[in-house]
Formats: sequence, C-alpha cells, structure tokens
Amino acid sequence: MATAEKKSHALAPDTLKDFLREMLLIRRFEEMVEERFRAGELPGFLHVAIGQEAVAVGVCRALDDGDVIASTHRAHGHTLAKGTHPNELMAELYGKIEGCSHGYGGSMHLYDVERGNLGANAVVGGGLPAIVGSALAFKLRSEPRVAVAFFGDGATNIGTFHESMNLAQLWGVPAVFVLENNHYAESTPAKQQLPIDDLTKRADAYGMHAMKIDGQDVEVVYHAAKKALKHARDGKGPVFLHVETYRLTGHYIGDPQVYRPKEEVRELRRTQDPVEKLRSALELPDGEWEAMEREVAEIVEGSVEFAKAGTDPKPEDALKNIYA
Ligand SMILES: Cc1ncc(C[n+]2csc(CCOP(=O)(O)OP(=O)(O)O)c2C)c(N)n1
Repeated sequence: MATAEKKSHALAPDTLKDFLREMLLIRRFEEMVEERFRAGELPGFLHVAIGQEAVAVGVCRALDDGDVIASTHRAHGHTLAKGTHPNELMAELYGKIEGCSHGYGGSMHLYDVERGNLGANAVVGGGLPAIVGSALAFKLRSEPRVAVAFFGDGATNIGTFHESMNLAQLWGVPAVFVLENNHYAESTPAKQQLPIDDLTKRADAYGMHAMKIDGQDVEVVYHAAKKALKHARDGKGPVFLHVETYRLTGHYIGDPQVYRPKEEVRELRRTQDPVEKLRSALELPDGEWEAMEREVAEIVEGSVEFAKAGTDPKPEDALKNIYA
C-alpha cells in the first residue's frame, strides 16, 4: 500500500528559490516569535516548527485555490504558507484586533477562513474531523476541492484520528492526511508512544492509499503532495501522506529538552535543516542569499511593528463570538 516517493521531475530554479524564500520567512518569523516571547511581549504558550518548514511550504504550494487546511498547535508555518500575511499573524500573537483571529485566538487558535485555513487546534487531533466534514461537503456538492489535515505522530494515538481515517475512507472523500512525523510527542520519543515502527501502516487498517516521504526536501514534499491531492481530487478517495521530519527546537518555547541528548539536536541541525539543504542544493550565490535574508528580515521586523501598533481588544468584548 505504501510507496516510497522520490522526486519525479525537477522544479525550475526560480520556483525553488520562491520556496526557499517562503521557508526562510517562516524560519525567521518563528525565530522572532521566540525572541519576543522570551522578552515577555507575547502572551500564552507557543510552539514553533523550526525544522519542519519544508512540509508546510511543500504541501501548501501544491494546493489549488479553494482547497482548505486544518492545523495543529504548531501552526505558524502552515498559516503563513496558506497565505496569511505575516502582519496579521504577528498581530494575532500579540493579541490585537488586527490579528487573523481578531486577537481572540493566539498561537494555537489561528484562523483565516477566507484563505482556506480552518484553523489551528490546541486539542491534539482536533482538526481531523473538521477536515473530513469539509471533504464530505466538497464531495456532496461535486466541488473539485480537497481538504488537508496536518497532525503529528502523537496525534495518531488519538481517537479522532482513527474515526476520521475510518469515515474518510468509508465515504471516499477528497481528503489528504498529512502526518508530520517528527518522532516526538512533547517529550515522549516514538518508541515510548507508538505501538508500531512504521506509521504508514496506520493507513493499512483503513485500506487507505498511503505514501511515505522525506519531509526535509521541499521538492519531494511538493511532488508527493501534488500526487496525493490529484488522487483525492479525481475521486479516488483520501490519501495518507506520511512525512518524516524533525523538530530542531524544543516542543514549546523554553523547553529545556532534557529528554533528548544534546548531540541528537546538534546532529539534526547539521544534517536535517530543510532551509540549509535547499540553499546548498540551489548553490545560491552569497549575494542572492543575503538579499533574500534582508527582504525577509524587513517583512518580519515590519510585522512586529504592525503588531505593536495594533489595537487591544476591549474587555467587554471577551464573550463575543461564544456560541455555547
Ligand atoms: C487531546 C489532547 N491531549 C493532550 C494534549 C497535550 N499535548 C499538547 S501537544 C502534545 C504532543 C502532540 O504530539 P504530536 O501530535 O506528535 O505533535 P508535535 O508536538 O510533535 O508537533 C500533547 C500530548 C492536548 N493538547 N490535547
């Protein structure tokens, strides 16, 4: 059932440079988020996805207009890659009305429905049922749209994952389940939380078409996502896309990571950084890289300025938009 996906054909260098720029933007944005959180400017509890940028960019660049996603507690990259402006995302993290969830959500409740982002989820596995529901709606309305769920390896132990996979396959809906397997659920390594070694087999239980790929190579992710989306859009049923990736920082900002050897993180940073991998594959001249860095820094710094100048929500509006 599972097939190891390889690059089928190379993308044009300009397309890859565009992917690199997007991945660098996500990286520098999240580094800025870490810095501002540590400076005490951002409320709440924040998770960055440093090391996982190629998954967000590869999948989101493969989507068609009209496709939707649902994300996790580690949502900044998905949100930017799906088209939310960095200003709106940063303003949300600062709790401002100008934020993509109007200051009501914060890092784990980022929404941008106009851009097809059905939201981040603080509850592990929370996005999957919404994606199956959306995909069912697309099927019933005969719309050529696909719904995509992002989730981690830990989420494959959750009931909503199994219910969603089961119903999606039973109903043959156009959904793609993107497993971002970073080999940890919080501080728990794979071997202590997963009953099987190869999570691709999760799909076998439901008879679902599956693919397993290297998530540190954005081109591989893009091509596999394109195939998975086509399969779903063509009415052939849902796809389980198992993406092997690495979290190069802690589970949350400030996580001392006492549960994994420092050498492991050093080695992963040296060998599995998706931004560095693409930069060296492209053999980007220093001048071009520096120009890209400058462009991205300006956007990220601009987003902080925008956010800080934003409007605080009124305390009397705290119960607005609460339905139950
Ligand atoms: C239903 C539920 N159970 C537990 C938690 C606490 N929790 C937050 S993140 C997390 C780990 C999730 O691991 P994984 O799905 O692999 O995602 P990753 O953090 O690796 O991106 C847990 C257990 C939660 N938020 N929701």
